[in-house]
Amino acid sequence: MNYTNIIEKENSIILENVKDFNIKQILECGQCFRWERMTDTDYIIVAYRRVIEVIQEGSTVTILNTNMKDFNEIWKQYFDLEVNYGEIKEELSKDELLRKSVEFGYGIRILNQDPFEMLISFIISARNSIPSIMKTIKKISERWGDKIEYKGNIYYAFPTPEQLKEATLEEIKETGASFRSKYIVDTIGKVNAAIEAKNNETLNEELQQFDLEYIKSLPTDECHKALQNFMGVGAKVADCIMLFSMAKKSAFPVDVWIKRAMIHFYLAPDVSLNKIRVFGRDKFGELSGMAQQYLFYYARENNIKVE
Ligand code: 8HG
Repeated sequence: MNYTNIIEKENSIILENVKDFNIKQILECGQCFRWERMTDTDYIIVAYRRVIEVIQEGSTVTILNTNMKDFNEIWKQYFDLEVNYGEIKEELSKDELLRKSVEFGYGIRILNQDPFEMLISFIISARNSIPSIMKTIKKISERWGDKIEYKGNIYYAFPTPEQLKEATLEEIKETGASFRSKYIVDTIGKVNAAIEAKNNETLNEELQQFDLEYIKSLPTDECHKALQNFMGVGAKVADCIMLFSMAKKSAFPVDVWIKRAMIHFYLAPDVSLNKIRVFGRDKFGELSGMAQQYLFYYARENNIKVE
């Protein structure tokens, strides 16, 4: 078990003796774009059309603005609390070189986020910086998402495909999505076409390839391929989407930070992105996604450079 005790109290949930959990590391390791830091141990998160506040005092984690039902139906899965990260870290630490990154990011967990939100978010991430990705996602949510009030402040849920249906290219451009705007508009159209076909039971093979539930149900390599049928989704973006929202823990997204980390620890400087991906998956197997996250956090926080 990842915690020994759970208590429900006045619109909140308290988890005691939580293991392998550091809220700062979980949110700031690159996988999530919808959080606000109050302090290093107090964060506000917008996810699954809700706002929660997570306060960590040592091994006690309090989730505010929630209840037992939502914890069991959403947050337990969201924080990957059914997975034993102690075992994963032990296995990955057998590699002397990786051990340093695992020790540095000891409280990282891979979040299980919403597939449509991750699809749009990682299309936005291409050739972009994390602060600017966060700004664009926030603007999209403010324009098309539902309002949520918490402690007197207004937050906005990430919009559903239906809510984004009428968004025009011009409007998406105004959120700062730049050259990715046309990919976003195209993707919104395709996701909605699949949803509508499912609703009137006219889903055919052509449209099924844009059905996110179907894509999620595919084995890893097929899932990786299917995601690349969306415009603006290449190998790396597909790996991020399937790792962070489709429970594909053997994905190994290679961005600039992972490239630097892999060269720093393992590889020759002239190696291609695809070779790094293949090398990573061969080396770390089923745990590739986790290995990747410890490396990404280590490389970015320490601003590692390759000579
Ligand atoms: O968690 C991430 N892993 C990898 N490999 N790449 C990521 C993550 N998060 C994230 O934003 N990226 C990409 O890194 C998107 C963008 O290309 C760049 C921002 O530093």
